[in-house]
Amino acid sequence: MAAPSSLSRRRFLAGSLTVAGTAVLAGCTGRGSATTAGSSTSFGTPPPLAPKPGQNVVAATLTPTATTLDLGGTTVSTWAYGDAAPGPLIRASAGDLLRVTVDNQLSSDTSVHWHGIRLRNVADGVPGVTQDPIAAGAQYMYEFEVPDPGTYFFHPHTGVQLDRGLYAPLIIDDPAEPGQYDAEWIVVLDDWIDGTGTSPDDVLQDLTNGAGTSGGMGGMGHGSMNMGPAPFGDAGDVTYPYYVINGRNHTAPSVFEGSPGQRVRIRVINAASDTIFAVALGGHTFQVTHSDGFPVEPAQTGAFYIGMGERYDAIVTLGDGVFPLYAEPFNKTGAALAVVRTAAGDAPTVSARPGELSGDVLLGSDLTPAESALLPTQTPDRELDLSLNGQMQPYQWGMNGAVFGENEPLIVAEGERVRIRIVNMTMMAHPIHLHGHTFALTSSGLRKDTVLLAPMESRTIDLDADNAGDWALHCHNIYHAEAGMMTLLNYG
Ligand SMILES: [Cu+2]
Repeated sequence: MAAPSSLSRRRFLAGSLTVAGTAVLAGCTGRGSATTAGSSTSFGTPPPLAPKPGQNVVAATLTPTATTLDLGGTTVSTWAYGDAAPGPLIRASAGDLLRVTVDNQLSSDTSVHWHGIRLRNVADGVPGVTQDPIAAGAQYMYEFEVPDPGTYFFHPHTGVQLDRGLYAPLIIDDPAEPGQYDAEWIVVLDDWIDGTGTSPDDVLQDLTNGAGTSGGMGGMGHGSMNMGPAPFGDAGDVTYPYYVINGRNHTAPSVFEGSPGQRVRIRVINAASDTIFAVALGGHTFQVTHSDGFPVEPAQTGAFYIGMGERYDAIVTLGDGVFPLYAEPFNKTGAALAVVRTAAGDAPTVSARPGELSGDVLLGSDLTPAESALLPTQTPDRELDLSLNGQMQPYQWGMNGAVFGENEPLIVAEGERVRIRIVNMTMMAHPIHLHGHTFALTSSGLRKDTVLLAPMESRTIDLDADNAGDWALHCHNIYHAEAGMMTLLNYG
């Protein structure tokens, strides 16, 4: 990025929102909130989806429920899918039909969004946009086909529930892939605050009240002219007491056991709500092979960044010993740790920060797409602008000058090649996520469904409007999204 180190006052103000205070208040009440705003229309039951002849059906049940989890010496009361976070893995092959029943045992509405999947609109899981909320005690069935292999995950699209323990991996296998690896390891990263004396709803309320002293809030100095450290500046709003990998704090890390020389495919998912991580495996080199599910030209690196909602797959050849898999939160204090073991010996502790994190850390958006992942070359039929707006004081985030519900949807027509120019007019980084589509960065053709924009950075994306419906387009910092940093991509 080429952002200047100091900005004129005028330019800074251009990024701020001038919405009325009432709109922001509406965004933090939990009910009628930003990510669940919209019409009061009832969506009813989605039309059933019958399997095609020979089509494999994968059935699963998810039970969002209040539970108690041990993060590794720390016990927290939280909400999760069943009795673990991450919740149960759902695994299918490209082309399968998924049938997932959600049995909502929470005392609250919920929903499930299948992050990154190009699915039919009615199964997208956005209350007020594609479905009614799943009421407390109610059941709801999601039925959809999964067209693309890759590493995905699922989580609620209701309020700030993502920042509880409600998330789990969704892996779509490629029946045609040679699978040139010996083992697989799914690594889910998260920032954790729920049940530690505060809840995500408390955190959001404190942020919107401008409180910087309670609820573990930090990051003072937001709203100043200071860009913060490269490449992401002031990347988060919340100070978390814990960072976890596969639900485990560094005090009792999860362990992957393998043997020396084994080639392991590591699927890294960032399920955090407010934290960009840098990931390294001490003493090893990653060969990054996929970004948000789609193949890239294999890239060697000792470490890579991963924003909220992004996924990267990498192959490593295991050494002989015991090694730290380390996820360091960008511009925050603390670390998440897991352990790779191929021999006897003492496990590394959180003090064993891999030297790879001090070298070049790969930016995912610098990857080169594999030939097979390119969109066909085509001149855009339509060009749209998307500005990211907002600031910490007061806590207001929006798109195209207004909060969700007050901004205009982006309108496209089926069959068009659409170009969207995204301009981050704020002093913070934002991972921007589009539902129902995978776009290409025009800079390289890299296919993504979630792209990180550094403070004041611009990016242009192309997509084929080939999946009709009303699709959420939002920041994957859940606090930004809930405060209003969301719009819709609608088919006119
Ligand atoms: Cu954001």
